[in-house]
Amino acid sequence: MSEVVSYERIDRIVVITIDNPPVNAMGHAARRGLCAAVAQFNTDANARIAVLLCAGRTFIAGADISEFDQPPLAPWLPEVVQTLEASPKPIVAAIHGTALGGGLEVAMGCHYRCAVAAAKVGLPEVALGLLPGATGTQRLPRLAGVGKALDMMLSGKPVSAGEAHEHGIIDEIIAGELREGAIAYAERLLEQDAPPRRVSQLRVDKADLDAEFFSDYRQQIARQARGFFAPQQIIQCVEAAVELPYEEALAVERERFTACRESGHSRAQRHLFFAERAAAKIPDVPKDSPLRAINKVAVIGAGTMGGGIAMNLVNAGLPVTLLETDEAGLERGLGSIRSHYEAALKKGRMTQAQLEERMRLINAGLDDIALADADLVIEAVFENMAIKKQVFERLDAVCKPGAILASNTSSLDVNAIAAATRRAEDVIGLHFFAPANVMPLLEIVRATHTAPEVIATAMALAKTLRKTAVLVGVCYGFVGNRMFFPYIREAQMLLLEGVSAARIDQVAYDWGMAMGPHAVSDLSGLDVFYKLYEEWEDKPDDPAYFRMGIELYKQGRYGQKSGAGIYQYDGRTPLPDPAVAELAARLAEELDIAPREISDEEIIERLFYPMINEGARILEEGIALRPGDIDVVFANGYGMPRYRGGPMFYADALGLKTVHAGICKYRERYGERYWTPAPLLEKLAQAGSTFADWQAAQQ
Ligand code: HSC
Repeated sequence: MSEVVSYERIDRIVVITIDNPPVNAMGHAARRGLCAAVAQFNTDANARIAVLLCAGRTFIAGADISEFDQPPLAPWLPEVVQTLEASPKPIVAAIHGTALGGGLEVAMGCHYRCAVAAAKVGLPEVALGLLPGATGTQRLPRLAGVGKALDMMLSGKPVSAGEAHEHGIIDEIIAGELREGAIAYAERLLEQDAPPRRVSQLRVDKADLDAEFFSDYRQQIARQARGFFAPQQIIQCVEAAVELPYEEALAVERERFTACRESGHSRAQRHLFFAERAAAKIPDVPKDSPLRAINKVAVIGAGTMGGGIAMNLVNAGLPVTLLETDEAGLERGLGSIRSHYEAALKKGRMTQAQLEERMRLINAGLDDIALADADLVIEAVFENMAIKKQVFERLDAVCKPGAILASNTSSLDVNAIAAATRRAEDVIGLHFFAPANVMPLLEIVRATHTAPEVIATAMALAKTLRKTAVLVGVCYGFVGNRMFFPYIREAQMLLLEGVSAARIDQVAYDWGMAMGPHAVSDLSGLDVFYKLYEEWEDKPDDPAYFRMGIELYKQGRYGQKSGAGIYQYDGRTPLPDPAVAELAARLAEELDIAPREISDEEIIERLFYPMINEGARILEEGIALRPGDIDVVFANGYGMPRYRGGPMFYADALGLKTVHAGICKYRERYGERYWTPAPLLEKLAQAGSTFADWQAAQQ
């Protein structure tokens, strides 16, 4: 038949099996094979009904995303779906694992759908900047209703087989083994003489749609998915499903799908999809590396970071001992964890029983006994090298052999921390991002002597904690903060040049950042930045560097937590503060910086070009393994919108010549200190190349 699709007839029933590991994506071979199998079924005089199922761990996970960068090869997925539907004899989709995107579309092209209870179905294309372009925008509203279909397509979240059954997406839940159950279901359909039931011929139920339904929905999504292109296209397709005959609406879907596929947004989002998966692969730490068992974890420090990390661990079911130096600190820490969970309870995100269970998993400790049997200890004390060294000396003395000793440092030298122990191979950095129980990123810092199995265990732990892990090397600030500092530096330099904080933030927000640089500084705390600045050994010798932050810190203006920072606060609402503009003007005079008219374009370049330039240095030094790893850091830890694809992808999209020329332009004005192009950037720009090409050449 074909290398990935097989055809087997058992009496009157045909079983068509797609076997295209790892996730049965509908690449060209699968599409061709499936069309051929349907043709064979239609001409097989003894065959009465067909069951379509998949081998391996899952039903079809969608179209093959890696093909979207190339011209589409026939048969296209929409044609495959139409071919299934057009079959004069019934076809039953039998689902296990996840039927996603094109996978659910194939299933909706079949005449009946059955699934095991553990299966899930969904249309997650929106996460790739796409829409369900193989008739999904037309079929799901017909099966599940307009509201449910929109919710599924715009959230991208899969639903359980049970929920799909309630909404008419799945016809039959199979108890027990899928193949056997699906064949039995097909037998029953034959006995009932069930005809092919074609979803495209169902009517879209418009009964509950009032006149404002779509305009309200559009507005709501414009707020929720600010800046993204695909969501509005999905709404347009569903509106077409309601308003137009099937064939005409399908033409809208085809056209909008192509617009999405070719958009910069989708390219960026597809890049991140693969970059996130590539980041999990460490060349010298194979997938099957031995792991150390992590059953008990101790967290040192019950402050904001320590508490957040503890919550993250217990949320994943891992028992934690939280350690502090005094009773009061411990009570404060436990109190804030409990109140966090109580807030979740009030919002209905957690039951009382879950709350109690999570609190039960947290033990409190004041002495080292609690550390003795921990498999993993995460230190989350002040960002101060002397204190961290003391902690690690202590850990070396009391922890059992083989325990992993991790530091949550966000910037410091993990080699120096490891040197405080006699077991550097067990020491690693686990840089969580605040709030640690919410932010998806984990930078895993590999020090010179960290054992591969410790790295493998940390990567596996990240999966358990539902974090996106990126392995980074040792340098001040690792990948994220090292690249974030020049961004903050320029944001503060712009203040000295007379641009208001509100304008800088607005420009960054409109570019897509979740928050502008000044709002984010106030949220993280200028005191935190100040401590980082103080601990940074080879910081720039420049009286203007981070000067606004230093002066505001000295005035006790730490940001949101003290009611004032770069902004003043009414609750959490930032308000412009004339005193800050005055401070900026006074410092500018002292530093001999003249105010200038600065365009929005310059603000963007000043914020992002130095970040990209630092990224190029990080790549050259091998601190990050790949440009995509850097992009994953910024998309998951720094509020960069996924449709930009991360700083390195953004640079490639702009063209490295443009970025290089921009940096040289600012070098003319501001000198070499901050504006010397990184050698790698210069080399690639001159060669007309990209970071992606450079990465490909490394392999
Ligand atoms: C789509 O379906 C578009 C259609 O609506 C319209 C098409 C119309 C065309 C019209 C033309 C005119 N493709 O995640 P994992 C790889 S868009 C290619 O680690 P898990 C993945 O890269 C698609 N590759 O496993 C990785 O490779 P590696 C909509 C795919 O168990 C390996 O499989 N569907 C792929 O944690 C394992 O993946 C989606 O968005 C794909 N579709 O999770 C679903 N899916 O080993 C995307 C996976 O080399 N996939 N790979 O690194 C997922 O969400 C997850 O992979 C699963 C499995 C939940 C399926």
